[in-house]
Amino acid sequence: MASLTDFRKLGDEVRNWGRWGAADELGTLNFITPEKVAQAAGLVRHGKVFPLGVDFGSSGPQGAFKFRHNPVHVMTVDGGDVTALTEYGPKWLRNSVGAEVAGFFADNPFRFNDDMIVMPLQAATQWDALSHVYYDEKLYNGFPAASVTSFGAFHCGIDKVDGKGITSRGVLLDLVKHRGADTWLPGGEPITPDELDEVAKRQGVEVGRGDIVLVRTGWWARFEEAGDGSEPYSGLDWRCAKWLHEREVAAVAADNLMVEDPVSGVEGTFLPMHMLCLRDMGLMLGEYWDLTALAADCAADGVYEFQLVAPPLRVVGAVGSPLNPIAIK
Ligand code: UVW
Repeated sequence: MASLTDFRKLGDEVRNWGRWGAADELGTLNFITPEKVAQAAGLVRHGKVFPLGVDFGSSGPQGAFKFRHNPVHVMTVDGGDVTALTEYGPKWLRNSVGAEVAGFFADNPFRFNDDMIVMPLQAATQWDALSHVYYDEKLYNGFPAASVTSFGAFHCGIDKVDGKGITSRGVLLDLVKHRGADTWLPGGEPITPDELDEVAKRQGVEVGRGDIVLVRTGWWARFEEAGDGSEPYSGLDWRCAKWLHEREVAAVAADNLMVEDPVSGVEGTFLPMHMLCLRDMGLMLGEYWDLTALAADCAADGVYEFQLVAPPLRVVGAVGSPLNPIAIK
C-alpha cells in the first residue's frame, strides 16, 4: 500500500498546472487539436455507429451509495389528461394548469406530451468535470476549491469544456478479452500500467496525444445481467494516472462506476486516481459507458480505434454531465 507521500510525489510529477496558461480550464482536452479532430473523422470507414450511453431511468446503477439515486422521470403534460382536467379536475386545477392545457387542446384533435427528469448528474453515463474532486483546497490549475459554491462551479465547471466538442480519436482497451474473463473482472486485481501496455500491444493499437481511452472491465455487462452493482470489481490502479500523463491522453472513460479501482491503493484515502487525473492533470473521467457492443465489433474486425463524439450537456456551473457518447467506425 502506498503512502500519502508517494501520492503527493506522483501528483507533483503529473501536474499540468500552468501548462496552457494560468486561466486554462480545459486541461488535457487542449491535446485535441483541429488536426486531431480531422484525423479522428478519417477513422470512419463503414458508417457503423455505437451509442455508448446507458438507460437513464429507475432501473439504473445507483443504490449502492445513499448519496446518489437513479433518475426520476415524471410526465408533466399528457394529451390524454384533457378530459380529466376539464371534466373531473378540482376547481383549482381547472383554474390553473388545467385551463391552460385544456385551452391548447380545445376544439382541435392535436395533443402533446411533456415530461421532466430529476437526477444526480452523476447517476448514469457521465463526464466528471474538473471541479468534481479536489484536495488541499485547490482545483485543477490552482483555482480555489471555494469557487465551487451552492450557486455552482465558478471554475472548471462542465460548461467550460463544451467549446471542445468533445470529439477525438477513441481507443478501446478491452481488459475482459485480454484477461480471458467470462463477462467482467471481479474484485481484487487492479489494472496496472504495464497491463495497459500489454493490451494495447496485443490489440495492435497505439495510444497517443489527444486520444480518448476507453477501458472495458465488463462491469456494465455484469450489472445488466445481475441488476446489482454492489459486487466487488476491479478498475485502474491509481498509478495508471502516470501512464495517461506520459501518453498525453485527452480523457479516459470506463464501463464501471469510477474508472479507478475501488480499493484505493493509497493509505487512508479514497479516489486517488480521481485526484491525480481531474485535479492535477486536468483530465476528465467518463463513467458508466456501455462498451459491450463496441468491444464485440472491435474483436470481430481487429480495429480498436474510431471516431468518438462525446459532448457533455452545457449545464452551467455543473461538476459533471450526463451524455450519450457515440463511437463511429
Ligand atoms: C465519486 O464516487 C465521489 O465520484 P465518481 O462518480 O466520479 O466515481
